[in-house]
Amino acid sequence: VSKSLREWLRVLEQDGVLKHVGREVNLEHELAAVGKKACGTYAVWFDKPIGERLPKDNKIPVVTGICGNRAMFAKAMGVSAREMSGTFSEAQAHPIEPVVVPPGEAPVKAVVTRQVNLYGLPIPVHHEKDSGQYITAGVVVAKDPVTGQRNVSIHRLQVTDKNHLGVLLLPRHLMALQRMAEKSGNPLEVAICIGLDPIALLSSQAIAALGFDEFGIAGALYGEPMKLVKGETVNVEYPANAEIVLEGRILPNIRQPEGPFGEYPKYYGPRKEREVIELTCMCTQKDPIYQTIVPATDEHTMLGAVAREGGILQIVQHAVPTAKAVHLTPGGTGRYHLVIQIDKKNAGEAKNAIFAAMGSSQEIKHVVVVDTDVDLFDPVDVSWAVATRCQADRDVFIIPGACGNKLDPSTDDGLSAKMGIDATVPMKEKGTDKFHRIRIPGEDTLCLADYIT
Ligand code: FMN
Repeated sequence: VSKSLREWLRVLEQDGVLKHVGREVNLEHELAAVGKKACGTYAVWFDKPIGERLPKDNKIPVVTGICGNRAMFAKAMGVSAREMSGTFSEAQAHPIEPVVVPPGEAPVKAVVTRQVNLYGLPIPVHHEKDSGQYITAGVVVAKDPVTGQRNVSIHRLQVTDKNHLGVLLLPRHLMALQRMAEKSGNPLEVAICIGLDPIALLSSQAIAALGFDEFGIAGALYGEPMKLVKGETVNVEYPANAEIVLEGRILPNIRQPEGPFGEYPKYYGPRKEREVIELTCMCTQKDPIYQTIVPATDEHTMLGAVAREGGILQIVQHAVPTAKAVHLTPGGTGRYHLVIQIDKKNAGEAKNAIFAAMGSSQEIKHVVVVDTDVDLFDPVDVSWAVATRCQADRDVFIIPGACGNKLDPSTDDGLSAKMGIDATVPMKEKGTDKFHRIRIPGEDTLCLADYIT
């Protein structure tokens, strides 16, 4: 598997799915529009991004859509699409700790400057009502101010001026660390890493306990420790193979307007007073490549979905060992709708699986449980199970007022109802003719071309 963006781009090039755009492309909307149209079919490399503030002699290209669908993530992980969540779950259960290499062995330390100028980077404006340029593939690395344990997560980052970013911290780990530092009146040091390989990006999306170093998952998936390097101005280590790293600190007790920003649920996240990052240093490779993720594309939703599935599977299997697989559906934005497949052995297990899933992460809103004869990746099959195996008064339950996702516009600023649907055959009916799925012998194996030419 590829351990850097460059390695992965070479794989895409060999497969003929990395397309180069040689003409000038405007960073404002045009680049995102091309990236969105190509996403899932091609990864795109833009040689000549142009923008109002970008220097005319800019040499930094932009890439997007490096994993534009499930199949590309599966290829990046070296497994089939159906094996991804199980493989990720295994990696999360058996992490390999990263190692720190000297700066001389870190390509990202080729150019180091303390005069950070974000306007020198080809940062796009993606959607119509976005407040401006946004870094969307920035992996934020930070450390627990007390324990020193590392945390890794992606955050949208608004370019506010040449060395300040606005950041959205949803109530998860990075926010917890920032609040801890702020309580003592301190900034939280961060490193923002742009231009990483798909596995490093995936690992940042894991559902893990506070204090768990997500880069350990990347190591397990690589089959060797991830290489990190020490920061110049922050006590944070970050991937030695990143293309660009922005070092800085989230300032305590300062909030400035951030947003609106077009988000993965295909709505705008509103403008609000949010945390501010002051940048202190920029490190890059010799000829850096800038990466952007066009929000709300399959690249964005799948990135979160694939990794989350691994963590959710682990949690659900702890509660219900008969759980076989989980899937966050694309229609549910890869976050809100979960399907769980179980080989039910005891009455009530489906509901226990739903409880575990709902507790695993805030975003999960509607959970459907199906039996093993249902293809959880096929929305028609799942819908069939709900249609024929579920009675709403018996099998649907609703929990009001739980912590949901603030980016879901139907919530009350994140306060959300949760719904569970048990679409499994009742235990007492299992194996009876009533729920025996029809089948034509020979249908599965015959080749139509042998009959119809
Ligand atoms: N989470 C946020 O809190 N704020 C964001 O702006 C944000 N933007 C994201 C953008 C992309 C492209 C992706 C894939 C995810 C984004 N996320 C965002 C989700 C977090 O990165 C993810 O939930 C992560 O696992 C949180 O980690 P943590 O709990 O360790 O902080």
